[in-house]
Amino acid sequence: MTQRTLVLLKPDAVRRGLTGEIISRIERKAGWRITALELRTLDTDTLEQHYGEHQGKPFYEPLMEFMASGPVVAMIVEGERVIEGVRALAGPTDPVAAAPGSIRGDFGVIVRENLIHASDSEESAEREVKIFFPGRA
Ligand code: RTP
Ligand code: MG
Repeated sequence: MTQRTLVLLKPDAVRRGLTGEIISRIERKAGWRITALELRTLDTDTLEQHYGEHQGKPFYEPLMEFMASGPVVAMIVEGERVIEGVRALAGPTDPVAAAPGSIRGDFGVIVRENLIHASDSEESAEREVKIFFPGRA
């Protein structure tokens, strides 16, 4: 099943110089391709659209501030089972609970600063691709 997913390398990943390492892990998966890639600093409007489902939660405001604190790398990745696959490469939300070998497990400690976002379903992927790459909708 060929899919596409929206991936963000969060400001901590860019600041720490980990984008190459993370992109390399994604690129090495057989048959997966990066079909769009952009470094950009996210404005409030974009972030509200992207993380709107979390509005009202205690971590929402600090999350918005963190996500606007520096540039992110936004990507579309296409390939076989790529939605579930990038989530598996990333590991669970809490980096301390994430297994070594996963991106969050290898590089993260703080829940908020967990390096990577990846769409969690086909519906989310289509919605998020529209937000970040409207020309590719
Ligand atoms: P994402 O949406 O970024 O791919 O991450 P996720 O699905 O694994 O986690 P989600 O529940 O959607 O949460 C979105 C992001 O909010 C931050 N967060 N902080 N308790 C906390 O402080 C907390 N909980 C979540 C993380 O950056 C998480 O990735
Ligand atoms: Mg999420």
